[in-house]
Amino acid sequence: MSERTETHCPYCALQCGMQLTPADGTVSAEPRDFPTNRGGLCQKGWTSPALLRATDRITTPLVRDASGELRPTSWEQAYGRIVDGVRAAQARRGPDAVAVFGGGGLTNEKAYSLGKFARIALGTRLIDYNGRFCMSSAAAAGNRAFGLDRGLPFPLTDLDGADAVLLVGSNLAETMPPSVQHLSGPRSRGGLVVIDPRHTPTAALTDDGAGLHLQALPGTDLVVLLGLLHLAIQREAVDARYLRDRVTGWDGVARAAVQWWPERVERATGVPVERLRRAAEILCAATPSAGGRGAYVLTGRGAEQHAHGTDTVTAAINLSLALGLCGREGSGYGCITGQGNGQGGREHGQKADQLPGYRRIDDPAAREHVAQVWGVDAGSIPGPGVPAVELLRSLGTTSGPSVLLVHGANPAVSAPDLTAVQERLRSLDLLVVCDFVPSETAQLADVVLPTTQWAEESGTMTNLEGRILMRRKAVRPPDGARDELRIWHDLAALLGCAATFATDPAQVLDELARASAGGIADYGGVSWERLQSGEAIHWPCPRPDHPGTPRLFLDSFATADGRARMVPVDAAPVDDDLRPGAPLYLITGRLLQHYQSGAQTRRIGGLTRGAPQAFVQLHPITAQRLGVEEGTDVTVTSARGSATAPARLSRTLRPEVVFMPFHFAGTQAANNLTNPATDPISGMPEFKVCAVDVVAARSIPLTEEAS
Ligand SMILES: Nc1nc2c(c(=O)[nH]1)N[C@H]1C(S)=C(S)[C@@H](COP(=O)(O)OP(=O)(O)OC[C@H]3O[C@@H](n4cnc5c(=O)[nH]c(N)nc54)[C@H](O)[C@@H]3O)O[C@H]1N2
Ligand SMILES: Nc1nc2c(c(=O)[nH]1)N[C@H]1C(S)=C(S)[C@@H](COP(=O)(O)OP(=O)(O)OC[C@H]3O[C@@H](n4cnc5c(=O)[nH]c(N)nc54)[C@H](O)[C@@H]3O)O[C@H]1N2
Ligand code: SF4
Ligand SMILES: [Mo]
Repeated sequence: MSERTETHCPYCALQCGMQLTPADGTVSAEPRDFPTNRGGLCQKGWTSPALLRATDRITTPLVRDASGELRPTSWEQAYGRIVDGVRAAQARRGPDAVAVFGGGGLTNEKAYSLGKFARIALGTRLIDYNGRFCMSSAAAAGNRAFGLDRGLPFPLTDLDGADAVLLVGSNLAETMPPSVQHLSGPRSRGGLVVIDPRHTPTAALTDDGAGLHLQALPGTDLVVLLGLLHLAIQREAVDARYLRDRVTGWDGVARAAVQWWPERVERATGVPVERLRRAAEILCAATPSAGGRGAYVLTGRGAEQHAHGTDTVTAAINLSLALGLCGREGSGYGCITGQGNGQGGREHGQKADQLPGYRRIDDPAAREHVAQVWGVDAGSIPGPGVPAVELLRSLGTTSGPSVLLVHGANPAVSAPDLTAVQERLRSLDLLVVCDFVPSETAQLADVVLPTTQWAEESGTMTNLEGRILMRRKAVRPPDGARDELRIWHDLAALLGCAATFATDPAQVLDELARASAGGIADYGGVSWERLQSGEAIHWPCPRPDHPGTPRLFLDSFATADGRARMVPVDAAPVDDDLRPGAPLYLITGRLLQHYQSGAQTRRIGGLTRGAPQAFVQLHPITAQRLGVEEGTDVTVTSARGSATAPARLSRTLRPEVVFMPFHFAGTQAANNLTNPATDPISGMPEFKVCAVDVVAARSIPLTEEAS
């Protein structure tokens, strides 16, 4: 019997609608109409059912034995090892001897339960997650400017009606391919502007009169944005009435922009004056105050993953506010959130400083509210923890935690400065990893807990538009795998925690709704029944009869006085900048075929055939200087380490730049090279740029012999 199930893709934040049909021991996926994908799927979506049958799927708990091997064991034994390890560490060093690392792919119910489990079953303040690596700078800038962070404060489909869209550091033609259809309106009117050091497939969407590609140097987006604001002021395109009615802080921002005249911007960013002028012209003409159909400014990881990413996003917001775009139908600023539940994952308590509903953990009223829902004393909820990079760096040190539980992340591939991170993970007394495949992090673990995955369980996700949707169970999980809600329920009981940990996701959503009610991300009116019926509701949704809020800020911003706050920002250098011995910028990013650390997609034949391994993309001029040809193995070295992969020559990137995808592990891992320096406000590491040297790999042993 084959029964179709309407659900959503396991991967990115577009959460494309899909339909799963089990037949003869396999499952097939077909696209289904949903506003974000309108019947489209990318290659990863089409091939996603293969993940359910990964040949090395973990279906029994594993425990590392005395000889250092991971061996199958029973759930009782695995739980026993965890509970003993947690108790021993906490007896010696207090509750913060144990830490938790979560993920933006977990359902809302899991993200909520994991935050609760950390705070009241483990009693630790130390929880953070891989979303810190993702959009935390945009979240910080959004909170600072608007008093609220929802990636897109409008439906994605709104883009189509605009005259202009400025994409700052996003390659959505490869990272969210079905979303490209929403750019057809602006492209048909010549209005797509893309800032990227590479002429990516997304930048290529601007070809043939569809818009403009600004091929800026990495780490210079802030200056390009200041330059655009400078020109907007010069063109008298600033919406003075909007600034007067809806914004504070314009004067300081205008003063900073005045100093970035186009010739100076060109020197700092490599963007020619005429191109910058043309981009400003496109944007300004599209604004409502100029009588245009509207304009959007969107940031992706290229703009955000920097040691000054929060300021760069702030510059993008300042430009949007100056042009009168935010909180207006048909225009706006947004951040393109990345992971499947990157949005919901940051709202319900996985973040070091947050409680459910996007409440602050240091706010007494918030603590009181959540404590009541959890049935505990507010005083027993720990205070704020530390952001991901700092947490990883502290593992196994004299002042840091000695036990770590990982749920839904693979930091042994995706964290910056991997050699150091792997060393910290190895130094732990107890590393517990819950996953359904033996990820690189799981391979370092002392205990591995096999869990169910997307199509084997039901749960809710909040997509890049803040739209809460239902992902439904379509197949039976393999014997031996356990749902994480059950795992936390079991462990909490074994640890002697009196609070309830529900195992039914519908019950957890109900509790989450109560815990978030009255908070910023208010899910109070969201219920399993509403989502089950096919509704997909944008938060805030405070009451059961509330339709949800597709467009935010139309009347006022979420700040105390209802006005958006402009914050003056200025240029800052790349943290690990070019110098003798490190003459090239390494930039990192994504390929169409692979998802994140590759733990999932490197196990799918249909995807690895297209992208079997890492590569180092070089400009032919650079390659010639290095004496390197297409396919030659090259070694890239930074102040942290090195990686080796075949050279791929391309005229699509700036000659000062080399590019590596970060989906691969071991000697091919881009994160062997990346800089763990973080943004002072968001804690986001500078994944996107560091100084490197590149040499043909075969010359390495010679050099070593010579020295
Ligand atoms: N295929 C695929 N799709 C994905 C994912 C995946 O792993 N694979 N992951 C999902 C997730 S979690 C995320 S966060 C999103 C990310 O989606 P994107 O933000 O689109 O992805 P990236 O490739 O990381 O970065 C975008 C671009 O930034 C450019 N870039 C590098 N440095 C700079 C810079 O200094 N300035 C500017 N302007 N650009 C720069 C790179 O050349 C790259 O083309 O994708 C989601 N979708
Ligand atoms: N150099 C460089 N590094 C980067 C980036 C970059 O652009 N450049 N981008 C960063 C970004 S934006 C992100 S989002 C991070 C992501 O980095 P990672 O955390 O490494 O992301 P994934 O590969 O998605 O890892 C998720 C893991 O959890 C498992 N998993 C999936 N669903 C579940 C579940 O429900 N429960 C459990 N227990 N496990 C599950 C998967 O099998 C996988 O092993 O990488 C960051 N690292
Ligand atoms: S774009 Fe994202 S959600 Fe859509 S099919 Fe591809 S990976 Fe899945
Ligand atoms: Mo991400």
